[in-house]
Amino acid sequence: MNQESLNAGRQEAINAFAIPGTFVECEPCGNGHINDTYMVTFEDEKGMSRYSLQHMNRSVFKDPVSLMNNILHVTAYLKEQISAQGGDPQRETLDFVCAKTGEPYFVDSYGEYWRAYHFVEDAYALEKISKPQDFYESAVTFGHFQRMLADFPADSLTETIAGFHDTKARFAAFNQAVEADVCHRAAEVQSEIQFVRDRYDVACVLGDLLAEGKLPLRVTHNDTKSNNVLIDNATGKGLCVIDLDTVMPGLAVNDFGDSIRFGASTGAEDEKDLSKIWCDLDLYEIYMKGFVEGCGGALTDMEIECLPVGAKVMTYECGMRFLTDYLAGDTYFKIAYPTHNLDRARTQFKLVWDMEQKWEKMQKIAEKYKL
Ligand code: ADP
Ligand code: GN1
Ligand code: MG
Repeated sequence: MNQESLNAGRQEAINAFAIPGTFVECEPCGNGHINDTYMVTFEDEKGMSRYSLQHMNRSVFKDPVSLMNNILHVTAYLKEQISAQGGDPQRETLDFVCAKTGEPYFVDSYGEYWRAYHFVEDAYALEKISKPQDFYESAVTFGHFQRMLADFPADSLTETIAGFHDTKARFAAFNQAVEADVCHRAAEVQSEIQFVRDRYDVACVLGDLLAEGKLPLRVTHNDTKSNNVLIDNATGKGLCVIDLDTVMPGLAVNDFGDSIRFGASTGAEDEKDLSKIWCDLDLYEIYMKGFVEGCGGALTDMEIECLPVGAKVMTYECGMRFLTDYLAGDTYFKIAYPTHNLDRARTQFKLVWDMEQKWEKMQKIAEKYKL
Protein backbone atom coordinates (compact mmCIF):
# COMPACT_ATOMS: atom_id res chain seq x y z
CA MET A 1 0.00 0.00 0.00
CA ASN A 2 1.32 3.47 -0.81
CA GLN A 3 2.25 6.13 1.73
CA GLU A 4 -0.59 8.45 0.72
CA SER A 5 -3.33 5.86 1.38
CA LEU A 6 -1.60 4.83 4.61
CA ASN A 7 -1.62 8.45 5.81
CA ALA A 8 -5.25 8.95 4.79
CA GLY A 9 -6.26 5.66 6.44
CA ARG A 10 -4.39 6.66 9.60
CA GLN A 11 -6.32 9.91 9.76
CA GLU A 12 -9.58 7.94 9.49
CA ALA A 13 -8.36 5.59 12.22
CA ILE A 14 -7.48 8.45 14.56
CA ASN A 15 -11.12 9.54 14.38
CA ALA A 16 -12.54 6.03 14.54
CA PHE A 17 -11.56 4.81 18.02
CA ALA A 18 -13.60 5.54 21.12
CA ILE A 19 -10.97 7.84 22.59
CA PRO A 20 -12.22 10.72 24.75
CA GLY A 21 -11.07 14.29 24.07
CA THR A 22 -9.48 15.94 21.07
CA PHE A 23 -6.60 14.78 18.94
CA VAL A 24 -3.25 16.48 19.64
CA GLU A 25 -0.52 14.65 17.70
CA CYS A 26 0.58 11.40 16.09
CA GLU A 27 4.19 10.20 15.81
CA PRO A 28 5.82 7.01 14.51
CA CYS A 29 6.81 4.70 17.35
CA GLY A 30 9.16 1.75 17.91
CA ASN A 31 11.19 -0.45 15.58
CA GLY A 32 8.92 -3.40 14.81
CA HIS A 33 9.55 -5.16 11.49
CA ILE A 34 5.90 -5.98 10.78
CA ASN A 35 3.21 -3.46 11.72
CA ASP A 36 3.18 0.34 11.44
CA THR A 37 3.00 1.72 14.97
CA TYR A 38 2.23 5.30 16.04
CA MET A 39 1.98 7.04 19.37
CA VAL A 40 -1.14 9.18 19.36
CA THR A 41 -1.90 11.87 21.94
CA PHE A 42 -5.39 13.08 22.88
CA GLU A 43 -6.39 15.73 25.39
CA ASP A 44 -9.51 16.07 27.52
CA GLU A 45 -10.43 17.84 30.76
CA LYS A 46 -8.28 15.34 32.72
CA GLY A 47 -5.16 16.08 30.66
CA MET A 48 -3.16 14.31 27.96
CA SER A 49 -3.42 10.58 27.25
CA ARG A 50 -1.41 8.52 24.81
CA TYR A 51 -2.34 5.51 22.72
CA SER A 52 -0.49 3.12 20.50
CA LEU A 53 -2.20 3.03 17.11
CA GLN A 54 -1.25 0.20 14.78
CA HIS A 55 -1.80 -0.46 11.14
CA MET A 56 -1.88 -4.25 10.95
CA ASN A 57 0.19 -5.90 8.25
CA ARG A 58 -2.31 -7.68 6.02
CA SER A 59 0.23 -9.50 3.88
CA VAL A 60 1.63 -11.14 7.02
CA PHE A 61 -1.66 -11.61 8.91
CA LYS A 62 -4.22 -12.90 6.44
CA ASP A 63 -7.09 -13.04 8.93
CA PRO A 64 -6.94 -9.92 11.13
CA VAL A 65 -10.38 -10.53 12.65
CA SER A 66 -9.40 -13.95 14.05
CA LEU A 67 -6.09 -12.47 15.15
CA MET A 68 -7.87 -9.75 17.10
CA ASN A 69 -10.11 -12.39 18.66
CA ASN A 70 -7.02 -14.25 19.85
CA ILE A 71 -5.61 -11.09 21.40
CA LEU A 72 -8.96 -10.22 22.95
CA HIS A 73 -9.22 -13.59 24.66
CA VAL A 74 -5.58 -13.75 25.69
CA THR A 75 -5.53 -10.24 27.18
CA ALA A 76 -8.85 -10.80 29.00
CA TYR A 77 -7.43 -14.02 30.49
CA LEU A 78 -4.15 -12.32 31.42
CA LYS A 79 -6.00 -9.47 33.12
CA GLU A 80 -7.73 -11.96 35.41
CA GLN A 81 -4.45 -13.65 36.22
CA ILE A 82 -2.67 -10.35 36.86
CA SER A 83 -5.48 -9.10 39.11
CA ALA A 84 -5.51 -12.38 41.03
CA GLN A 85 -1.77 -11.99 41.61
CA GLY A 86 -2.29 -8.43 42.91
CA GLY A 87 -0.81 -6.79 39.79
CA ASP A 88 -2.06 -3.87 37.72
CA PRO A 89 -3.97 -5.22 34.68
CA GLN A 90 -3.96 -1.74 33.13
CA ARG A 91 -0.16 -1.72 32.81
CA GLU A 92 0.88 -5.35 32.84
CA THR A 93 -0.84 -6.45 29.67
CA LEU A 94 -2.04 -4.72 26.54
CA ASP A 95 -5.29 -2.85 27.04
CA PHE A 96 -7.49 -2.26 24.02
CA VAL A 97 -9.50 0.70 22.96
CA CYS A 98 -12.46 -0.36 20.83
CA ALA A 99 -13.58 1.45 17.73
CA LYS A 100 -16.71 3.59 18.03
CA THR A 101 -18.51 0.71 16.30
CA GLY A 102 -17.74 -1.44 19.37
CA GLU A 103 -15.33 -3.67 17.46
CA PRO A 104 -11.74 -4.16 18.65
CA TYR A 105 -10.42 -2.94 15.28
CA PHE A 106 -11.25 -0.44 12.57
CA VAL A 107 -11.27 -0.98 8.81
CA ASP A 108 -10.43 2.15 6.83
CA SER A 109 -11.86 2.99 3.42
CA TYR A 110 -8.87 1.28 1.74
CA GLY A 111 -9.76 -1.98 3.50
CA GLU A 112 -6.80 -1.71 5.90
CA TYR A 113 -7.09 -2.83 9.54
CA TRP A 114 -6.17 -0.67 12.53
CA ARG A 115 -6.19 -1.20 16.30
CA ALA A 116 -5.47 0.97 19.33
CA TYR A 117 -4.05 0.16 22.75
CA HIS A 118 -3.53 2.35 25.79
CA PHE A 119 0.10 3.39 25.65
CA VAL A 120 2.02 1.83 28.54
CA GLU A 121 3.55 4.92 30.16
CA ASP A 122 6.78 5.17 32.15
CA ALA A 123 8.26 2.07 30.58
CA TYR A 124 10.75 1.32 27.82
CA ALA A 125 11.18 -1.35 25.16
CA LEU A 126 14.59 -3.04 25.04
CA GLU A 127 15.93 -2.19 21.59
CA LYS A 128 19.36 -3.35 22.64
CA ILE A 129 20.68 -4.87 25.82
CA SER A 130 22.83 -2.29 27.55
CA LYS A 131 22.36 -3.69 31.07
CA PRO A 132 22.42 -7.45 31.72
CA GLN A 133 19.84 -6.88 34.45
CA ASP A 134 17.34 -5.68 31.82
CA PHE A 135 17.85 -8.88 29.87
CA TYR A 136 17.28 -10.91 33.02
CA GLU A 137 14.09 -8.98 33.70
CA SER A 138 12.84 -9.58 30.17
CA ALA A 139 13.51 -13.30 30.65
CA VAL A 140 11.52 -13.45 33.89
CA THR A 141 8.70 -11.55 32.21
CA PHE A 142 8.52 -13.77 29.11
CA GLY A 143 8.78 -16.88 31.31
CA HIS A 144 6.04 -15.61 33.59
CA PHE A 145 3.88 -14.76 30.57
CA GLN A 146 4.04 -18.38 29.48
CA ARG A 147 3.31 -19.59 32.96
CA MET A 148 0.23 -17.38 33.22
CA LEU A 149 -1.07 -18.95 30.00
CA ALA A 150 -0.41 -22.53 31.13
CA ASP A 151 -4.14 -23.31 31.46
CA PHE A 152 -5.39 -21.08 28.66
CA PRO A 153 -7.58 -23.10 26.27
CA ALA A 154 -5.12 -23.49 23.41
CA ASP A 155 -7.81 -24.89 21.09
CA SER A 156 -9.59 -21.54 21.09
CA LEU A 157 -6.62 -19.85 19.39
CA THR A 158 -6.48 -19.41 15.63
CA GLU A 159 -3.08 -20.04 14.06
CA THR A 160 -2.38 -16.48 12.89
CA ILE A 161 0.55 -17.48 10.66
CA ALA A 162 0.48 -21.09 9.49
CA GLY A 163 3.58 -23.06 10.48
CA PHE A 164 5.16 -19.98 12.04
CA HIS A 165 7.98 -21.91 13.73
CA ASP A 166 7.79 -25.03 11.59
CA THR A 167 11.45 -24.77 10.69
CA LYS A 168 11.29 -27.70 8.29
CA ALA A 169 8.49 -26.01 6.34
CA ARG A 170 10.55 -22.79 6.43
CA PHE A 171 13.42 -24.77 4.90
CA ALA A 172 11.14 -25.92 2.06
CA ALA A 173 9.94 -22.33 1.49
CA PHE A 174 13.55 -21.20 1.44
CA ASN A 175 14.45 -23.77 -1.22
CA GLN A 176 11.49 -22.64 -3.31
CA ALA A 177 12.68 -19.04 -3.09
CA VAL A 178 16.16 -20.14 -4.18
CA GLU A 179 14.74 -22.06 -7.16
CA ALA A 180 12.37 -19.24 -8.17
CA ASP A 181 15.10 -16.61 -7.70
CA VAL A 182 12.67 -13.90 -8.78
CA CYS A 183 15.13 -11.07 -8.16
CA HIS A 184 18.19 -12.85 -9.62
CA ARG A 185 19.95 -12.57 -6.29
CA ALA A 186 20.79 -16.24 -5.65
CA ALA A 187 24.12 -16.17 -7.51
CA GLU A 188 25.60 -13.54 -5.17
CA VAL A 189 24.56 -15.39 -1.97
CA GLN A 190 25.74 -18.92 -2.75
CA SER A 191 27.73 -19.30 0.46
CA GLU A 192 24.75 -18.23 2.59
CA ILE A 193 22.48 -20.64 0.68
CA GLN A 194 24.98 -23.42 1.29
CA PHE A 195 25.18 -22.54 4.98
CA VAL A 196 21.43 -23.11 5.29
CA ARG A 197 21.45 -26.31 3.22
CA ASP A 198 24.31 -27.80 5.22
CA ARG A 199 22.15 -27.66 8.35
CA TYR A 200 18.95 -29.44 7.42
CA ASP A 201 19.24 -31.37 10.70
CA VAL A 202 18.80 -28.07 12.57
CA ALA A 203 15.58 -27.46 10.62
CA CYS A 204 14.20 -30.84 11.71
CA VAL A 205 15.31 -31.37 15.28
CA LEU A 206 12.56 -29.62 17.24
CA GLY A 207 9.71 -30.73 14.98
CA ASP A 208 10.91 -34.32 15.42
CA LEU A 209 11.09 -34.02 19.22
CA LEU A 210 7.58 -32.58 19.25
CA ALA A 211 6.25 -35.34 17.00
CA GLU A 212 7.87 -37.97 19.26
CA GLY A 213 6.10 -36.43 22.27
CA LYS A 214 9.39 -35.48 23.91
CA LEU A 215 8.57 -31.77 24.06
CA PRO A 216 5.14 -30.44 25.12
CA LEU A 217 3.09 -28.00 23.10
CA ARG A 218 2.28 -24.93 25.22
CA VAL A 219 0.66 -21.56 24.60
CA THR A 220 3.70 -19.47 23.77
CA HIS A 221 4.45 -15.94 22.58
CA ASN A 222 6.54 -16.97 19.55
CA ASP A 223 8.12 -13.54 18.98
CA THR A 224 10.18 -12.91 22.10
CA LYS A 225 12.51 -10.26 20.75
CA SER A 226 13.49 -8.02 23.65
CA ASN A 227 11.69 -4.99 22.18
CA ASN A 228 8.47 -6.95 22.65
CA VAL A 229 8.68 -6.55 26.41
CA LEU A 230 8.45 -3.28 28.34
CA ILE A 231 10.55 -2.53 31.43
CA ASP A 232 9.20 -0.26 34.17
CA ASN A 233 11.20 3.02 34.36
CA ALA A 234 10.70 3.32 38.12
CA THR A 235 11.42 -0.21 39.30
CA GLY A 236 13.60 -1.60 36.49
CA LYS A 237 11.38 -4.70 36.56
CA GLY A 238 9.87 -6.34 33.51
CA LEU A 239 6.37 -4.96 33.18
CA CYS A 240 4.39 -5.91 30.10
CA VAL A 241 4.72 -8.37 27.23
CA ILE A 242 3.52 -6.76 24.00
CA ASP A 243 3.23 -7.75 20.32
CA LEU A 244 0.75 -10.56 20.93
CA ASP A 245 0.05 -11.29 17.24
CA THR A 246 1.73 -14.68 17.33
CA VAL A 247 0.51 -16.03 20.67
CA MET A 248 -0.30 -19.60 19.62
CA PRO A 249 0.55 -23.14 20.60
CA GLY A 250 4.31 -23.53 20.36
CA LEU A 251 7.49 -24.63 22.09
CA ALA A 252 8.89 -23.02 25.23
CA VAL A 253 12.41 -23.59 23.91
CA ASN A 254 11.61 -21.42 20.89
CA ASP A 255 10.50 -18.55 23.12
CA PHE A 256 13.80 -18.91 24.93
CA GLY A 257 15.76 -19.18 21.69
CA ASP A 258 14.29 -16.17 19.94
CA SER A 259 15.31 -13.96 22.86
CA ILE A 260 18.85 -15.32 22.78
CA ARG A 261 19.36 -14.75 19.05
CA PHE A 262 18.47 -11.09 19.51
CA GLY A 263 19.54 -10.16 23.02
CA ALA A 264 22.62 -12.33 23.62
CA SER A 265 24.21 -11.20 20.37
CA THR A 266 27.09 -8.77 20.85
CA GLY A 267 25.88 -6.68 17.91
CA ALA A 268 22.76 -5.40 16.23
CA GLU A 269 20.58 -7.71 14.17
CA ASP A 270 21.66 -5.81 11.04
CA GLU A 271 25.33 -5.19 11.94
CA LYS A 272 27.45 -5.24 8.74
CA ASP A 273 30.74 -5.92 10.51
CA LEU A 274 30.46 -9.60 11.39
CA SER A 275 33.61 -9.48 13.51
CA LYS A 276 31.40 -7.72 16.08
CA ILE A 277 28.86 -10.56 16.22
CA TRP A 278 29.17 -13.28 18.85
CA CYS A 279 26.84 -15.11 21.16
CA ASP A 280 27.64 -13.79 24.65
CA LEU A 281 27.47 -16.77 27.00
CA ASP A 282 27.14 -14.58 30.10
CA LEU A 283 24.00 -13.03 28.64
CA TYR A 284 22.84 -16.47 27.53
CA GLU A 285 23.11 -17.75 31.08
CA ILE A 286 21.53 -14.66 32.62
CA TYR A 287 18.57 -15.07 30.31
CA MET A 288 18.33 -18.79 31.01
CA LYS A 289 18.24 -18.17 34.76
CA GLY A 290 15.48 -15.58 34.40
CA PHE A 291 13.44 -17.63 31.95
CA VAL A 292 13.55 -20.81 34.03
CA GLU A 293 12.56 -18.78 37.12
CA GLY A 294 9.79 -16.99 35.26
CA CYS A 295 8.38 -20.31 34.09
CA GLY A 296 8.14 -21.19 37.76
CA GLY A 297 9.23 -24.81 37.69
CA ALA A 298 6.94 -25.70 34.78
CA LEU A 299 9.68 -26.60 32.29
CA THR A 300 10.49 -30.30 32.00
CA ASP A 301 14.08 -31.55 32.19
CA MET A 302 13.90 -32.27 28.48
CA GLU A 303 12.83 -28.68 27.77
CA ILE A 304 15.72 -27.34 29.83
CA GLU A 305 18.12 -29.67 28.05
CA CYS A 306 16.77 -28.36 24.73
CA LEU A 307 17.09 -24.65 25.58
CA PRO A 308 20.40 -24.41 23.69
CA VAL A 309 18.76 -26.21 20.77
CA GLY A 310 15.99 -23.59 20.82
CA ALA A 311 18.64 -20.85 20.65
CA LYS A 312 20.34 -22.43 17.65
CA VAL A 313 17.12 -23.32 15.82
CA MET A 314 15.52 -19.88 16.26
CA THR A 315 18.69 -18.14 15.09
CA TYR A 316 19.01 -20.45 12.09
CA GLU A 317 15.31 -20.12 11.26
CA CYS A 318 15.37 -16.34 11.52
CA GLY A 319 18.47 -16.11 9.30
CA MET A 320 16.79 -18.41 6.79
CA ARG A 321 13.63 -16.25 6.86
CA PHE A 322 15.66 -13.07 6.25
CA LEU A 323 17.50 -14.73 3.36
CA THR A 324 14.24 -16.11 1.93
CA ASP A 325 12.79 -12.60 2.01
CA TYR A 326 15.90 -11.16 0.37
CA LEU A 327 15.60 -13.72 -2.44
CA ALA A 328 11.86 -13.15 -2.79
CA GLY A 329 12.21 -9.36 -3.14
CA ASP A 330 11.73 -8.13 0.46
CA THR A 331 8.00 -8.58 0.72
CA TYR A 332 7.76 -9.62 4.39
CA PHE A 333 10.11 -7.74 6.73
CA LYS A 334 10.35 -3.95 6.60
CA ILE A 335 13.68 -2.87 5.17
CA ALA A 336 15.54 0.46 5.24
CA TYR A 337 17.89 -0.26 2.29
CA PRO A 338 18.13 -2.92 -0.47
CA THR A 339 20.50 -5.40 1.23
CA HIS A 340 19.00 -5.02 4.71
CA ASN A 341 17.58 -8.54 4.83
CA LEU A 342 20.87 -9.98 3.61
CA ASP A 343 22.78 -8.16 6.34
CA ARG A 344 20.30 -9.49 8.88
CA ALA A 345 20.64 -13.04 7.55
CA ARG A 346 24.43 -12.84 7.80
CA THR A 347 24.42 -11.83 11.47
CA GLN A 348 22.13 -14.76 12.25
CA PHE A 349 24.39 -17.22 10.41
CA LYS A 350 27.45 -15.84 12.19
CA LEU A 351 25.64 -16.43 15.49
CA VAL A 352 24.71 -19.99 14.51
CA TRP A 353 28.33 -20.66 13.59
CA ASP A 354 29.49 -19.20 16.91
CA MET A 355 26.97 -21.30 18.84
CA GLU A 356 28.33 -24.38 17.08
CA GLN A 357 31.82 -23.51 18.37
CA LYS A 358 30.46 -23.05 21.91
CA TRP A 359 28.00 -25.91 21.82
CA GLU A 360 29.32 -27.96 24.71
CA LYS A 361 29.51 -24.89 26.95
CA MET A 362 25.95 -23.96 26.04
CA GLN A 363 24.77 -27.45 26.96
CA LYS A 364 26.70 -27.47 30.24
CA ILE A 365 25.11 -24.19 31.29
CA ALA A 366 21.65 -25.65 30.63
CA GLU A 367 22.48 -28.70 32.78
CA LYS A 368 22.81 -26.37 35.78
CA TYR A 369 19.19 -25.28 35.48
CA LYS A 370 17.62 -28.72 35.52
CA LEU A 371 15.46 -28.74 38.60
P1 ADP B 1 5.60 -5.07 15.43
O1 ADP B 1 4.67 -6.22 15.24
O2 ADP B 1 5.78 -4.27 14.20
O3 ADP B 1 6.89 -5.51 16.04
P2 ADP B 1 4.87 -4.08 18.08
O4 ADP B 1 3.50 -4.42 18.56
O5 ADP B 1 5.99 -4.85 18.65
O6 ADP B 1 4.87 -4.09 16.48
O7 ADP B 1 5.09 -2.52 18.38
C1 ADP B 1 6.27 -1.86 17.93
C2 ADP B 1 6.86 -1.04 19.05
O8 ADP B 1 5.90 -0.02 19.47
C3 ADP B 1 7.21 -1.78 20.33
O9 ADP B 1 8.50 -2.37 20.27
C4 ADP B 1 7.12 -0.68 21.39
O10 ADP B 1 8.29 0.11 21.38
C5 ADP B 1 5.98 0.21 20.88
N1 ADP B 1 4.65 -0.13 21.46
C6 ADP B 1 3.68 -0.85 20.88
N2 ADP B 1 2.57 -0.91 21.65
C7 ADP B 1 2.86 -0.20 22.78
C8 ADP B 1 2.11 0.14 23.97
N3 ADP B 1 0.85 -0.26 24.14
N4 ADP B 1 2.72 0.89 24.89
C9 ADP B 1 4.00 1.32 24.72
N5 ADP B 1 4.74 1.05 23.62
C10 ADP B 1 4.18 0.31 22.65
C1 GN1 C 1 9.52 -9.81 13.48
O1 GN1 C 1 7.34 -7.95 14.73
P1 GN1 C 1 8.73 -7.99 15.28
O2 GN1 C 1 9.62 -6.97 14.69
O3 GN1 C 1 8.67 -7.97 16.79
C2 GN1 C 1 8.98 -11.22 13.24
C3 GN1 C 1 9.74 -12.22 14.10
C4 GN1 C 1 11.23 -12.14 13.79
C5 GN1 C 1 11.70 -10.71 14.00
C6 GN1 C 1 13.14 -10.55 13.57
C7 GN1 C 1 5.26 -11.78 13.03
O4 GN1 C 1 9.29 -9.45 14.84
O5 GN1 C 1 9.27 -13.53 13.84
O6 GN1 C 1 11.96 -13.01 14.62
O7 GN1 C 1 10.91 -9.78 13.22
N1 GN1 C 1 7.55 -11.25 13.53
C8 GN1 C 1 6.69 -11.83 12.67
O8 GN1 C 1 13.64 -9.36 14.08
O9 GN1 C 1 7.06 -12.39 11.63
MG1 MG D 1 7.39 -6.22 17.87
